[in-house]
Amino acid sequence: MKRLIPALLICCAALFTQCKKPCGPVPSKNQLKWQDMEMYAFIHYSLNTYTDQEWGYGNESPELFNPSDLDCRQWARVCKQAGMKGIIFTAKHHCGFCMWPSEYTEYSVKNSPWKNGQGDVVRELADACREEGLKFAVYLSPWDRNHPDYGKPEYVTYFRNQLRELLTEYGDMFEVWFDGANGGDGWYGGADERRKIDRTTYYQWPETYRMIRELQPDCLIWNDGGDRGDLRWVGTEGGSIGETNWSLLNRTGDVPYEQLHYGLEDGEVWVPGETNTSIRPGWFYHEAENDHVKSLSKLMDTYYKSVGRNSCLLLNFPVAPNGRIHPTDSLRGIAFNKMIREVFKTDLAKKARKKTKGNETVITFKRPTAFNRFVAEEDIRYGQRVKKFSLEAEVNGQWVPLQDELAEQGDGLTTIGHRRIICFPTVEATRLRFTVLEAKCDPLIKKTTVYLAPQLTADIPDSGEKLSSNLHYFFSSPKQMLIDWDTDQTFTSFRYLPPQSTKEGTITHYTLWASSNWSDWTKLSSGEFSNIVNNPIWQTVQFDPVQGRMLRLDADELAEGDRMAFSDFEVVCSQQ
Ligand code: FUL
Repeated sequence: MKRLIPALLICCAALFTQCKKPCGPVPSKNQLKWQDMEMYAFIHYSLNTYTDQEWGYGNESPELFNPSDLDCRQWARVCKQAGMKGIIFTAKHHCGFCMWPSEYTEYSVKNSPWKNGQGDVVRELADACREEGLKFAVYLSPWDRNHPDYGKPEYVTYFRNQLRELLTEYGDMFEVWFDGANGGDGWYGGADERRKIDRTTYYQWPETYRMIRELQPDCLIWNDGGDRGDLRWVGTEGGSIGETNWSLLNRTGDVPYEQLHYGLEDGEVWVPGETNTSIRPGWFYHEAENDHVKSLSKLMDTYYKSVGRNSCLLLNFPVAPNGRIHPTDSLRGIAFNKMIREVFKTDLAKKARKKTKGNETVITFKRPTAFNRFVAEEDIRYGQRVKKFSLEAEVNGQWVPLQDELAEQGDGLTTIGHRRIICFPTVEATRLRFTVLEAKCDPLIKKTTVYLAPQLTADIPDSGEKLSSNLHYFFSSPKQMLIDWDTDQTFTSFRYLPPQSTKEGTITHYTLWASSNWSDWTKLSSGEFSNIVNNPIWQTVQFDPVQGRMLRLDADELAEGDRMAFSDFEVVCSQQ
């Protein structure tokens, strides 16, 4: 009998799973574990923190790295309290500076004054994560603006050597993050030139992937630079994924924005989207952004548009020059987590009667009940199936449809996946009806829950930027803009906000000039607007105060198109 029971159980289980046949591609066991993480943190910290940049050029001195109070435990504690399940750390950003004492380069913490060159930030953070029960992962930039061999085959060996160091000496990693960015120019060991590579072939990813799978079989690969990894970018750094979100892509071929953002309904492989965004406008710390930490309502909106849309949220916390996460960011992160707990504390459907018949679930409340959130989860082990569903509430004896108030597409309610949260204005209803209208195969709904989210009242204002004053400006050519004043001014900085919904006309490289007479121009500054395409936030150009009556902005390079464009700009003048 003792033997019979387990055998019977196996039999039943076999029978049970038989009706649960996979429907299209299904997630791997690593991808399933990943999906349950729901939120984890990014930490951006490097020499950029000390130069106030978003992208280092590769020639910044290691001497700059000397934090007074570096405390990885503080980072881990903050992330933990903010509800993050792990941390991805910029072990090496595009500047090439290594936050661990790599054996393969001199451009690392070992040549910095911090701890007399004996320190290792990757080690300290990996240990801190373990102590706090957080998972750990690294961002290793393939683009390296410091390395002399970048662009040559030798660099790929260097890159793999570094990756091997990280994968073998710092314990388990849950993810490796290979940024696809390559702005071209860099220091490259003094060559100071432009090196663009073909990102589909140059890095020879298949070999690198083999190495990762061998060294860390449980590690997920994030890659937006060519070969399919286990996770995909969502096409924006703004903090949202499409409300229609399939965790599928095709095995090969280009992945345009639409596929990154919405997935591909009939895709051949399971590649879910990871929504990455920063708690501030930039990825690295800038003192000027201390008043622009995202508000609680903005963070909640981000949560609904990522975790609530079948994605995971990768939320960045930059580290300040003293080596700690700024108190505003940490408090906001903790408040964010508290708010999530608060919203999803009481499932109102628990005390109600739930009846499922075919593709329809009706929840009958004991008495008229107020609610404004509905959550559905598919059993994605057997694939993502639901294509369309509806939600109705019975109010005063009438069924009224509920819409997703955060919807952008207006296609109605479409995909579900791991977890779909629908937000709508509070209704008081006696019944709630959830109906799957279209699915690829029989829908497998794991869970449905209902909540009443408190109204966010005392919110801190968002990072709203004031619009530019009414300056007099005109275009003297498609790539040149002139701004003039009636009287002499003392210019101290210029700010540029690129177009928000297109790359067309976005200035990536600029030169700024001042003049008092239209003919003699003094160059104020020239350079790049780092990461402006993926993160189209305000760009500030600061220079020594200069007198003049006109400013000239030359768009030396545009991301797309041949006519410069902006959403807004500002000129800061000091009082004379
Ligand atoms: C981008 C990078 O260029 C940014 O600097 C940042 O690291 C972000 C997460 O990815 O592509």
